[in-house]
Amino acid sequence: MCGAGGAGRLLLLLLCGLFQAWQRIECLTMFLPSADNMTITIKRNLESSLQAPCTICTPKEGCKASTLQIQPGQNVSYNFSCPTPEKYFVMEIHKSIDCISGPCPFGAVGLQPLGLPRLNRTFSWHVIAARSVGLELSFNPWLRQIDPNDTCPDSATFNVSTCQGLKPSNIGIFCRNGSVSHVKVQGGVLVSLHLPWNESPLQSGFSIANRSSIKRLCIIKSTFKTESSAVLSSVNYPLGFPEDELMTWQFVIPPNHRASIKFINKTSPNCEKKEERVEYYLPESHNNPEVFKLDDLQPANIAGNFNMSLQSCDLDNQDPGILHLRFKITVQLVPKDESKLYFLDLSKERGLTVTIKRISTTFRNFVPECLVCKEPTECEQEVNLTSGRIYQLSFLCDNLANLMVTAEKVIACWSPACNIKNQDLTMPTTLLQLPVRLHKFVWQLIALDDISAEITSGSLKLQQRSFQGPSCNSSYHYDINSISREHNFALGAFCPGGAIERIQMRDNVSIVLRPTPKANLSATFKKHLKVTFIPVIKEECIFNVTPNTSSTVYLQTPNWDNGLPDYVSFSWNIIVPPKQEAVLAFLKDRMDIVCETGRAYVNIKEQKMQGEEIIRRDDQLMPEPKSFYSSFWVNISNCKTMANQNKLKVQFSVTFSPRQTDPKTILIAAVASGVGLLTVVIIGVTICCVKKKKEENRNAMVGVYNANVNTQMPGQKVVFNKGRHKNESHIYAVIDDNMVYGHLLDESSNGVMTPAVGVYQPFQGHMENPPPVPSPSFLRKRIKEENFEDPLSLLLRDNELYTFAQRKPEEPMSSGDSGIHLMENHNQEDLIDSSKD
Ligand SMILES: *[C@@H]1O[C@H](CO)[C@@H](O)[C@H](O)[C@H]1NC(C)=O
Ligand SMILES: *[C@@H]1O[C@H](CO)[C@@H](O)[C@H](O)[C@H]1NC(C)=O
Ligand SMILES: *[C@@H]1O[C@H](CO)[C@@H](O)[C@H](O)[C@H]1NC(C)=O
Ligand SMILES: *[C@@H]1O[C@H](CO)[C@@H](O)[C@H](O)[C@H]1NC(C)=O
Ligand SMILES: *[C@@H]1O[C@H](CO)[C@@H](O)[C@H](O)[C@H]1NC(C)=O
Ligand SMILES: *[C@@H]1O[C@H](CO)[C@@H](O)[C@H](O)[C@H]1NC(C)=O
Ligand SMILES: *[C@@H]1O[C@H](CO)[C@@H](O)[C@H](O)[C@H]1NC(C)=O
Ligand SMILES: *[C@@H]1O[C@H](CO)[C@@H](O)[C@H](O)[C@H]1NC(C)=O
Ligand SMILES: *[C@@H]1O[C@H](CO)[C@@H](O)[C@H](O)[C@H]1NC(C)=O
Ligand SMILES: *[C@@H]1O[C@H](CO)[C@@H](O)[C@H](O)[C@H]1NC(C)=O
Ligand SMILES: *[C@@H]1O[C@H](CO)[C@@H](O)[C@H](O)[C@H]1NC(C)=O
Ligand SMILES: *[C@H]1O[C@@H](CO)[C@H](O)[C@@H](O)[C@@H]1NC(C)=O
Repeated sequence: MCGAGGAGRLLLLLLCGLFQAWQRIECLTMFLPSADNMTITIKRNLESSLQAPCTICTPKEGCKASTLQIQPGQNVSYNFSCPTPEKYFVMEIHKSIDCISGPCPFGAVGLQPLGLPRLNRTFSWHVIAARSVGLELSFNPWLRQIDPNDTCPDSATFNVSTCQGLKPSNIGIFCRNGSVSHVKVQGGVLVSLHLPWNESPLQSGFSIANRSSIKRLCIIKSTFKTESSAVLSSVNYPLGFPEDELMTWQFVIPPNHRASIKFINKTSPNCEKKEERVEYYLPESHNNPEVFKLDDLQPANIAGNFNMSLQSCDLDNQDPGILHLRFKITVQLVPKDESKLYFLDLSKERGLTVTIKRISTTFRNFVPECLVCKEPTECEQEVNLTSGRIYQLSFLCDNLANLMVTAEKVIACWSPACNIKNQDLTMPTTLLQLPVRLHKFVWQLIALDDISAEITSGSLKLQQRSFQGPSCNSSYHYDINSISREHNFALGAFCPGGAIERIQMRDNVSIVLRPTPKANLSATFKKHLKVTFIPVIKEECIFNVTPNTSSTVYLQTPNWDNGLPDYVSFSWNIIVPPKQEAVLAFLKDRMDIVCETGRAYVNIKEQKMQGEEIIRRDDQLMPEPKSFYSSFWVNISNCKTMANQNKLKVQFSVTFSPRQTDPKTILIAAVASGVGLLTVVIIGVTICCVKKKKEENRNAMVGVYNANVNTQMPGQKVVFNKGRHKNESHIYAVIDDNMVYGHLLDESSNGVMTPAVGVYQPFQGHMENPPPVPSPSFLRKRIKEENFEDPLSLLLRDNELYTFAQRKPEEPMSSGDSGIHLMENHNQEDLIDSSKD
């Protein structure tokens, strides 16, 4: 007999009167019929076994015993010497059910005997069956598997083991709330149920049925009715799964839901023969069983019931290792537009990587997966999509706001022949049409050491975001950074709709487009930045700004958040349009820094002969607001500031307004000058940032007015210099406003614009647009990261055709206003300063 058949009637509860002279102990009696094949053990729990103030009293032995065992057929009277035995004693009720020697009493398993003392108790049922007999345990309520070390919130815990093999294998520890509806085993099972002392249910919550052979170690069936998830683990987890065994999980998925499998913990054994693997039978798959390695990405977006099996191998006896697996299955409602496919066309892109990933998980009881699917069941939390193909994306995600897109495009120029000229900084339209928010789009401009990058902003021009002045109200802005191995710095944030028309940067550049959170870029993004690779420039960067008439331009030193790096010098070439007056005003009246080495200077110089010059040192007041009627330089050069002190940060504004002058006079002057009107297009501000070389630190070089740098717009050199030589700087005044903002720069064919530079073949398209040309000796060998190797460039690298643009020696490069040597003066002054210090 191996049933759970009614034993309760046989338990008798009696009073047994006095069995100790001085103490009246009421006795409990327990009788276990032998037919039930049940053993009860009452014992002290481990913690209270030493100094327990409570004992078990029996008529024979008095109150001494710490354990009491009742065998089948015994009738025992006992009681406890204290009123709260549940604090000290636990009880085990073990029942053997032999299905080999007799018929099995299948059905619901009751919790007999009735009337047990109120102690924590563990019922265990040992079902012994023939090896080929399948046994199915059905649970109600369904169970949730937990880690062996975890406890259940209500302290009611199931422990299911299979007796196949030499020693029991633990199928799992379960709590009473979950998705596991059935456990099928073969050849016997050991089930235990731990209950707390204050709970006395009548039913165990499971029933046993016989089944035909399951031909494997066990089957765990999980049934899902709503959105939910479950964590399940292999037999014996976290110890090793038995050798050469097979176990299966069956999953019942409700309609309109999708399931995803994700492995949480896994280890692979050392196999002598065969290979460990997982096999799936997936709905609508034509390749069943689909075999996966443990390290593979597991299927997701599964619509319908499926099963998954874990197969172990023959282990290497010397060093078996262990196979274990813990995984999560998430079942979620099909998102509303689940069936929708989104095409991301990267087929015509180069160097572009798009990443779509989950932002963050907010804690909830059930956290739905938020996956991106590249194929129907190939879904991941994070996907990288590279250029060269068209992707069909779908999203298994309840809230697409939990996903974000980032993209990075590398525009590399590994050879002067790369011929990247006025390349638009665009984004694939299909990227902007994805239902997922674009977090940022990065363009990396990477080039050889002797190549620099130029960013032009045609129609909209850029505004530097500063703390003064208007805020950027566009739906996106650009963060521009200069990147080299020696130093990185942020030029700042720039948004469309300003005055900066062009930025040239010597080192590698990253341009990061950042949309505002609610931006609809597919509607608002206008490509307006263009990239050209140019021969290397001497400066860190050059900004060209074309102000609008009657406007105020707000500027601030780069790297604003952290302040200027030590020993750098930045210049702003502010060119005042004709008929305009510019008022330069600094926000603060002091630099507010303490120099450790060298001095910091602000230097303002009009760009005309005998132009006025204003120099202020870090210990002096900043210049008062001042009007200018011609172009001028502002130069800010930093010392090495004291550690942990303020860093140099300077903000200033230039306000342009119509100038009150007599047009006739100027007209005459202009005619007399006989200079081409073209020269007047140079309305701009040039910011040059020159990093001082270390060796120069001692003299704290200041006022580097870009001795070799053109102040005029590139391409205008010849004409401009001619004009300057004649000292007719005020000719600007006659020019129409239309002309002032003329776009003559782009007219490369104009013969007037032939630059006075040497041969520069590969950059043919750029001849009309040469940057300020550094002397070859200045071209330091920069070490650049080469991790964006472009195979094409390797071919070209051996094939360099160009020579450096170089000024003709006879050309008076510094005699005009365009390049002013101030260094000598300043060095002298600095020497005086140093000697005072
Ligand atoms: C009772 O249990 C023992 C082992 O615990 C087993 O050998 C025996 O067959 C069982 N008897 C019945 C009737 O189940
Ligand atoms: C068990 O023992 C008690 C007395 O100790 C007795 O009253 C009772 O009838 C016995 N029960 C059975 C089933 O033998
Ligand atoms: C009984 O179980 C509870 C948890 O359910 C535990 O806190 C208590 O220590 C246990 N009592 C004994 C005597 O083991
Ligand atoms: C469970 O606890 C035991 C002993 O406390 C420890 O050795 C084992 O690593 C734990 N297992 C897990 C999975 O935490
Ligand atoms: C579960 O039962 C098995 C077999 O009886 C036993 O070895 C194991 O220690 C039990 N695990 C827990 C956590 O009770
Ligand atoms: C089981 O889940 C239900 C609802 O989810 C909850 O009310 C109940 O407290 C849970 N019981 C246990 C033992 O976790
Ligand atoms: C289940 O057990 C019953 C009787 O105990 C037997 O008639 C039946 O054939 C068994 N079924 C299987 C699948 O073993
Ligand atoms: C299982 O993975 C979790 C996190 O993934 C880790 O914290 C835990 O230690 C792992 N457990 C084992 C037994 O490897
Ligand atoms: C797994 O599913 C396949 C297809 O539905 C079925 O043929 C097979 O019997 C299942 N295996 C298990 C162990 O459930
Ligand atoms: C995607 O690419 C990034 C950067 O290369 C990498 O850190 C990440 O691990 C990749 N993710 C996947 C899922 O391959
Ligand atoms: C942004 O500001 C400019 C002026 O600063 C204004 O002309 C433009 O309409 C504004 N755009 C939006 C979208 O508010
Ligand atoms: C043990 O039995 C229970 C149930 O009959 C009584 O309530 C207890 O008082 C008794 N314990 C002692 C110490 O007599």
